[in-house]
Amino acid sequence: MPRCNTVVLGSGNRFGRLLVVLSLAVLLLGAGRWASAAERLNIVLIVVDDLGWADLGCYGADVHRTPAIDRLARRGVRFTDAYAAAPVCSPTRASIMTGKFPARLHMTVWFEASQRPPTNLPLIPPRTRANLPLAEETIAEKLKRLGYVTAHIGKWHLGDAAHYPETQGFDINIGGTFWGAPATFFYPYRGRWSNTKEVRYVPGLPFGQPGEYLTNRLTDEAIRVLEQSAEKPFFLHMAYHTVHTPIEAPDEVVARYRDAVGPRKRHQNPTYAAMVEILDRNVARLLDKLDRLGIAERTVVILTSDNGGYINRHRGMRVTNNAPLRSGKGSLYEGGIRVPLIIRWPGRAANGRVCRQPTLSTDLHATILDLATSTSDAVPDPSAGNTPHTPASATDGLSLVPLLTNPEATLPRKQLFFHYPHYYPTTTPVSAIREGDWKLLEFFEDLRVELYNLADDLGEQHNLADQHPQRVADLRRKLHRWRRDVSAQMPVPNPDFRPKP
Ligand SMILES: [Ca+2]
Repeated sequence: MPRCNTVVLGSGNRFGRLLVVLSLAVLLLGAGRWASAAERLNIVLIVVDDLGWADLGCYGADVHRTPAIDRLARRGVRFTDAYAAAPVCSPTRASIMTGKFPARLHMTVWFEASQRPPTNLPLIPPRTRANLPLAEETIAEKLKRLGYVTAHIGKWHLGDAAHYPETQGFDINIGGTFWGAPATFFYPYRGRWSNTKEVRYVPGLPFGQPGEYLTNRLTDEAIRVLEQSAEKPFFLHMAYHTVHTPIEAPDEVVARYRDAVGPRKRHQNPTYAAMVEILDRNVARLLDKLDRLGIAERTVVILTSDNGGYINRHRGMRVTNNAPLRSGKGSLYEGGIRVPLIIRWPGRAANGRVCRQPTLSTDLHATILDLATSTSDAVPDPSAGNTPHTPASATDGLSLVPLLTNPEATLPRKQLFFHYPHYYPTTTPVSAIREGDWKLLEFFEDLRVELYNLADDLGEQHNLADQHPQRVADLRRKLHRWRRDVSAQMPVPNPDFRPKP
């Protein structure tokens, strides 16, 4: 080809020059396309299981030590009003994968509970979807089409073996199964689940040593993925099992917290504190690896949780405390749904700042897609809202990218909605809406409503429903309309229920 061009050039005619220009243009365009694929931002999405809003130092934890995550927050944007789309595992994870409301997906309870609603309570919850449908387009599938290497490590909990990460756009799956938690955090990660006869295991983690700890091991696996993908853009879905039950950690780490807890401390569980510390150390290892590979500057790191902290007892001890928020996992009070969210995009103006915009885990899908289709050099226009190349319209979420440049920006959304038509030790079936500082909960057993102003009453202690009947009617109408719009499944009265005398 060059020879041909030279000959044509030599001939001096216009057609020949045009050919040369066209050839060069094709070459340059091709190089440009290649460069943009190579320059795509890497995405590391760390989803911690059951991490409470107040469990991290940068969110006010008093006993837990999380220097690495606190540093991540100082170098990124920390969100104060981030919500999981659901108060339990699977639905929130489905919302992250698809960008859709769990209620719209008919995935409102965790996998194991989806097919066996309780029949001894005043309401019978709906049977819900156990498997994330293959027809749903996950964020991994969209990223794969953009040339990403996609890796899932750790907790999946979105369906049976025919719906594992390998069927939902992930090149790599290490440890992801239908189970929501390991039997034990210690190698070989096998044993009976809780008090049941079910034997659980974590596949894909051979050749461990006695005493090896799952959170460390999953990071080892992630580091291997980073090392092997560093030449290509990658999406690492780092779904740590920690800090879910079983509450287990190496004795030497637990020992450091035995004296730190005390009657005046918010956090009281030294083993849980140790799990949080080990999580933090592993986040440090991942970040350090990005630095050593020289790719930290073009890697966005997102850290969040799938639901609020677990406040029930485990092995005789209360697990965590979401104070100042009310309640915990399972509940639609803030403690069940408000979660940490930190996003570090190196080189952004907003780094080190705090964002108070309410966000939803459902937004992460559009956010990641937005980041993936920008390049590490492109500066987004904060006034632009969702960038037009993001097909967020097909989902229920919004890109949070404008907030990463300007945390004072306002997302084009007035309400957040939640729907949990199930029971949990912390709740009866309930829906909720947040609009501005106002939050309304509607409980289905007796259709009572509660209204709180989160600006004055973050702990949801003062029910203002009687003082604001018009606001209650307005929020209730919006909540009902949303439930109709997304075809939310509802519980039904249980004709066989007999209250205990
Ligand atoms: Ca969870």
